[in-house]
Amino acid sequence: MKRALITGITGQDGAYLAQFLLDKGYQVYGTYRRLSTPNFWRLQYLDVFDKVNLIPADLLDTSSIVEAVRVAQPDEIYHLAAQSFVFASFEQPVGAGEITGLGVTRILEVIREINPSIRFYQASTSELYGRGSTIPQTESTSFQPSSPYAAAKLYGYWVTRIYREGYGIFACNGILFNHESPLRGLEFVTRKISNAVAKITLGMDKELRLGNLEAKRDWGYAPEYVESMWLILQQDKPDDYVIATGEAHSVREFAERAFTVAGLDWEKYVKVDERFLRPLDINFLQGDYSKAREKLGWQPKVKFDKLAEIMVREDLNRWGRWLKGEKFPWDAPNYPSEDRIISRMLKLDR
Ligand code: NAP
Ligand code: G4F
Repeated sequence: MKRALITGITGQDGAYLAQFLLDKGYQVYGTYRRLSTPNFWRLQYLDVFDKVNLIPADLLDTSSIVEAVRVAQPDEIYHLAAQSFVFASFEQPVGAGEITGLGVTRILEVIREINPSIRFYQASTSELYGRGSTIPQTESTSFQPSSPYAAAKLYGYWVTRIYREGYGIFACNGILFNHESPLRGLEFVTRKISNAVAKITLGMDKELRLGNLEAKRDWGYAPEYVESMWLILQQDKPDDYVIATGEAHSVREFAERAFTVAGLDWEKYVKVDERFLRPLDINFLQGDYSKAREKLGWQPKVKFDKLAEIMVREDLNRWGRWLKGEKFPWDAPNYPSEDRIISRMLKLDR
């Protein structure tokens, strides 16, 4: 039985990947960081919480990573843990470098020291391409990161290649474009929209405040994207791959589609709020996944319209159940209103 270690198993991708690998017959280990309140809702939601082995570890603490690798003795490590919210990386730029950047080297060093035959997946990102990039983006498009998050991920991308080429480690980058699902964090724009649509439909909210409506992203469906991570590590040779749908849509289009699913006119409810603008934003990401299709046999099935529908229907279903008094693992009722968050990024006078 193969053994996998997933860093960031409590996140969106970590939970779906755990479910996918369990279905493949893997023994699954996952690292989580100690919080004052446990954060296992996604694993519970997918009904895999009792089937995975959990190891406390923090990317800032190398000794905890050593312990995780010693305990799990993995054949494969999927390194998904990161401070993954771009907006927050402007708030905590040093943390972005420490966690999202240097965290990659900490893990690669542990692999090099303990067992260089472990296969390593790095969660790279379309954010690497940044602003003004040529479209569509491929594995050979140049990078011009536009946030502390992207700069940290660029470091992680290169260090992964350096350990592959310098030490012969089977280390790969999956350059994944945005992928969403009902397990997406509430601060990301698609889930912020689907959650607000559900609350407005049920009379629990009146409006939705968003930032840059013109930004275009290549949005795919997260459960399909975790399969690509596994495929990348099953190849004969380590390599880097773009994973995307090949379609780009704006935030405005996503809002329009999401409100339409609920039978509402988005223009009546969406307000632009400058607090959600970023010091720098990427206006156009659209991936070319030809290499993944040819070499991995991977291709997306769920596209934009269906994705928005899945997310809105699930948030409607959850709030409906919640209103009836049903209890189940889920994030939204614990999320504070953004008006109550004091952040240098949410101030108008920054
Ligand atoms: P996510 O839901 O935000 O999950 C991030 C995970 O990292 C969580 O488990 C989080 O733990 C953990 N983490 C954060 N800081 C940590 C630290 N200091 N030590 C240990 N663990 C820490 O992100 P995701 O959407 O699943 O994305 C997975 C990875 O893919 C990330 O590296 C992200 O940057 C990258 N990526 C995502 C996308 C996308 O569209 N989703 C696209 C390209 C690349 P807590 O639960 O305790 O917070
Ligand atoms: O949903 P977002 O916050 O995702 P973003 O910044 O594209 O990053 C996500 O995808 C990356 C892959 O390309 C990952 F690497 C990263 O970890 C993360 O998963 O924002 C998408 C777009 C941005 O242009 C943003 O400015 O939506 C725009 N937007 C407009 N109004 C908003 C809002 N974003 C958020 N979060 N909240 C808004 O109110």
